[in-house]
Amino acid sequence: MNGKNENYDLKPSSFNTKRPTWCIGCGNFGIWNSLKKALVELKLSPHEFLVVYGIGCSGNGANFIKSYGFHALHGRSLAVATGAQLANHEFKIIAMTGDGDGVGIGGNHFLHTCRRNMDFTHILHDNRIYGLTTGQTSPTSSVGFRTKSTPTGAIEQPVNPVKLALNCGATFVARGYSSEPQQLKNIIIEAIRHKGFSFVDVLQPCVTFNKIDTYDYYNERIYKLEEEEGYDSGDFWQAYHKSTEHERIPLGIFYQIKRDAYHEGLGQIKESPLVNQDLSGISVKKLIDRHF
Ligand SMILES: Cc1ncc(C[n+]2csc(CCOP(=O)(O)OP(=O)(O)O)c2C)c(N)n1
Ligand code: SF4
Repeated sequence: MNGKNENYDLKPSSFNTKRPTWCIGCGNFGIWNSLKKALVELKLSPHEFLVVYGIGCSGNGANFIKSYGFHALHGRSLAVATGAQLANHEFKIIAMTGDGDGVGIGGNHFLHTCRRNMDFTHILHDNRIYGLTTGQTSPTSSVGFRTKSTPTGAIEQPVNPVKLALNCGATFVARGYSSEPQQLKNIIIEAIRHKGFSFVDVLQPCVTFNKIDTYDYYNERIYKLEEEEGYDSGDFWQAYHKSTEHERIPLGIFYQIKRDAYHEGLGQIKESPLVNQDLSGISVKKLIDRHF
């Protein structure tokens, strides 16, 4: 990807730190492996990208990938990624969230990140439950789902993250599955290459607390958009229609268009990233004096 790195010799295992603590069989392993393979295909080295994590089992990935990392507050990883991106818009940034983190407590940030077209990638580990806090209903849980927080069954309509991202103006919207590693790796590669906000909803079974959205459940329903004749990822209404399917579950890149990223509209950083600018002569004293 960076072209300059002809001697690149990293392997997926080069990004390992220590053995992940996720439960055996957790879908987070599949996402972790696909991401590392994508990084190798993109020829990215640990010092060339930042991963921002929220709080959750997904956020525990902060300890398991060798790179720049920031473990943010619950629901705030997109806000931190936005700040980092505006400080250095030439740097690759990936935000990792769970479904509670990304579209529950962090839902407001999600909406604005989509419409702003911030130039980074968001990977949502969508296990349809709060894993880290030992099994409560999340915003993507189905109606009727019985958990510790909804013992008689959830009564709220679930958020459909793909449909939400389309509605909010995202320019790259995809869905992967942690047990389709080849396709997920390819989706992540295209997401990281995309200029602007790229959103990847990843179906990720939580084998310990979610006995509804299991591997069997997904394996019986998934199919791939790229194998559908005539599917056009530039067609918004086709993508929208596909996002509403739930009997069969489409995977792949639903939608991708070109639009200026947020930083390209900011005159102050259009020519050069903020981090490269000489800010030493700038004083905010007058501004402060005027207000206090
Ligand atoms: C402000 C705040 N509220 C609540 C919590 C408790 N908390 C930690 S993780 C979590 C939910 C995790 O669920 P999800 O984001 O779906 O991630 P998962 O663990 O399933 O990967 C909650 C409610 C917290 N850490 N901070
Ligand atoms: S609780 Fe669920 S999401 Fe968390 S590590 Fe275990 S299987 Fe994975």
